Amino acid sequence: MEIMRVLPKANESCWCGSGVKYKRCHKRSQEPVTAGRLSPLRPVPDSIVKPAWADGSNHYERWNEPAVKAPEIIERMRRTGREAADTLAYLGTLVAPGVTTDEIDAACHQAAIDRNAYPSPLLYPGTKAPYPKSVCASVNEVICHGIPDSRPLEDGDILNLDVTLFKEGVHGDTNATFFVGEVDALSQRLVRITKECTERGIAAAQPGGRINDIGRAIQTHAEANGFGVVRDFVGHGIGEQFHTDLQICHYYHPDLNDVIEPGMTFTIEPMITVGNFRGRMWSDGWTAVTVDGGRSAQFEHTVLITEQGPEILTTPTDTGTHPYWTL
Ligand code: EYF
Ligand code: CO
Ligand code: CO
Repeated sequence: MEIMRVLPKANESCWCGSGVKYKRCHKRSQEPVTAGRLSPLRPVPDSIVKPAWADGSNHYERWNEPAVKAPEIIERMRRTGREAADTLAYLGTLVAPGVTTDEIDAACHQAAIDRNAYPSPLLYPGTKAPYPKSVCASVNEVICHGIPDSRPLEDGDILNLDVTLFKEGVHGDTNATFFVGEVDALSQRLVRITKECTERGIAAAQPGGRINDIGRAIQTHAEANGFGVVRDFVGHGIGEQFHTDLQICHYYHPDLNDVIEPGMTFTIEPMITVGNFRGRMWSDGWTAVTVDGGRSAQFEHTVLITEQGPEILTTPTDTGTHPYWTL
């Protein structure tokens, strides 16, 4: 006969007598993330200068933007990068159990407007439809491009928030992974190693070096710690366009041997997984999740290559409030 066991609540001691909370012991691992409801489109005032896709046509003209930027563009990118970083740091303070990712999107949207900036992801063209929100919010096994919705964050979740702002004619792109309440030890290690991967990738971006030095440094550190590196999404050149032709793989790719030159601006944004690095797409055409449901974490910075080495353009004003600096 099967013994019926009354299961404890998540925060009570586990039934097995370990003395550890049930949620950290024998409770089944987190349920898969499912899509919630989407709120209506948030308008942007006419006074804000917008990128070409803001008309919602799901199309815009791309041009061949030089990889090496003029000094006056770099100055604008420094300012916009800092605005994006400060916005991300602010959003991080809102992360808590019970808060919905749509509420965080509303805060990002308003923060962008208050800064006289356009939230770059809003209406950005996609394969099926324009991206409908102002921030990407990717929970647990969501690799990237999670769409903010009515799902309340749960104690133990990890949440990546990806902020890009368009201001003064240039984009600044940065993201970080935040803990929601108390997070299990493996997820804490995943997030710490992912941050270290981003730091090592940035340190490897040296003038005179090769683009694939970046991926080599990231892959070496991730795999030495038993984690996977996502291949399906890459870092990118950035400037007057959100995404230029330049691709930054986060794993070693022998063909990506272009020389890194002073004046280049690009993002480094590795997505690191607990299990299989392969992803699949939800039917919404945006949300990428791991094939095995294992968690994925990410940190991103917009980086300028100087004669002296890499300069992070998405450093927040107060480094004490940004998990990239405090973790
Ligand atoms: C299936 C988009 C997403 N693309 C990139 C468009 O660089 C970014 N983050 O660091 C980044 C953010 C967004 C983004 C938000 C929307 N998109 C297009 C096509 C497919 C896709 O995902
Ligand atoms: Co980003
Ligand atoms: Co990016």
